[in-house]
Amino acid sequence: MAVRQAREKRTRAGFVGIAGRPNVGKSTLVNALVGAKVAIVSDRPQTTRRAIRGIATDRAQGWQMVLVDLPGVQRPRDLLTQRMQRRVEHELTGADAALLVIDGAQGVGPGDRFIAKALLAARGETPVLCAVNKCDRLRDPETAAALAAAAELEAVDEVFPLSAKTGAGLESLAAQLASLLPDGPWLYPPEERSDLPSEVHLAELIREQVLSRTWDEVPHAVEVIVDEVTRRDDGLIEVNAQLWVETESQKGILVGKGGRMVREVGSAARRELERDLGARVFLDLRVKVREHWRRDDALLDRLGIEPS
Ligand SMILES: Nc1nc2c(ncn2[C@@H]2O[C@H](COP(=O)(O)OP(=O)(O)OP(=O)(O)O)[C@@H](O)[C@H]2O)c(=O)[nH]1
Ligand SMILES: [Mg+2]
Repeated sequence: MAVRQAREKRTRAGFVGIAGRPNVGKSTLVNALVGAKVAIVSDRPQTTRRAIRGIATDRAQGWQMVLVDLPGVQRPRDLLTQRMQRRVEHELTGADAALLVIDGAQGVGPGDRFIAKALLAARGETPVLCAVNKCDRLRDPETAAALAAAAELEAVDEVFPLSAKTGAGLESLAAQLASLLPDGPWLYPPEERSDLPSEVHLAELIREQVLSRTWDEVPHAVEVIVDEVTRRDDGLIEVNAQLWVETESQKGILVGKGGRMVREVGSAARRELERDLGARVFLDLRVKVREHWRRDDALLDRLGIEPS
């Protein structure tokens, strides 16, 4: 079937690995290219923990781009961040193109250079494009300066000004990325948007609401597990989820005074789940202390935060 499709109409399909420091807008860009919210976004660094594949298919142009949204790279601090880093290196090795995203508003810094160097070592023949993101925050001369600095990075073949938030510059970046994909049949059904299991995606939508309401160490210490999704007789979809934290004091913060915080997270998350599922949702959230979950190899395996 796939072979026939390729014969009937020439199609291109392949993988684009997306690298960059935490918080530069990689997930926002993936969502913009896919045209759906496949990855959660927050202004807390290290929002993305797993390599999420967002699938963008343009039937008219005949291409399918699998965008591998990678965790933001930085110096590993613990087992969790070590795994995130190894994942990035692994994914980039198998990609047809790599996209380095930098935050144009911050300019090119040591962190970007660190990643560019890693790309240079891992890229082999893989072309590397660089998206200078958040250009909506810049005036033209500032954009020009950021583009020039990005073009200086050793690994980078071509630079693109972009705003993942407004969509400015998205089309020419997508066209260039598409031109780098090899000929071949679709890798995923063209209507598919992401490879995340539904439970994990729902858990991520809940975690996004926790991230936007917590500070300091708490966002890093929280993981969300969706235990069960059931359609009830009354038509509601019931979602049972656990919010893990590592200490009693983090639990106190997440529960909040008189349960206020967890209620707020719950009602905001419920709205997100309803939008995603297109149905009314009953969300049951439980906050639990799970000591040192970020240092537990077996647990990280079960959570799908894979080593390479
Ligand atoms: N002004 C502006 N803000 C942006 C743009 N793209 C992303 N952001 C914001 O930047 C923050 C980080 O975005 P994410 O997409 O979560 O960044 P990320 O690179 O995936 O971060 P990690 O997963 O932590 O590595 C969020 O607050 C976004 O809304 C943009 O083009 N313009
Ligand atoms: Mg991200």
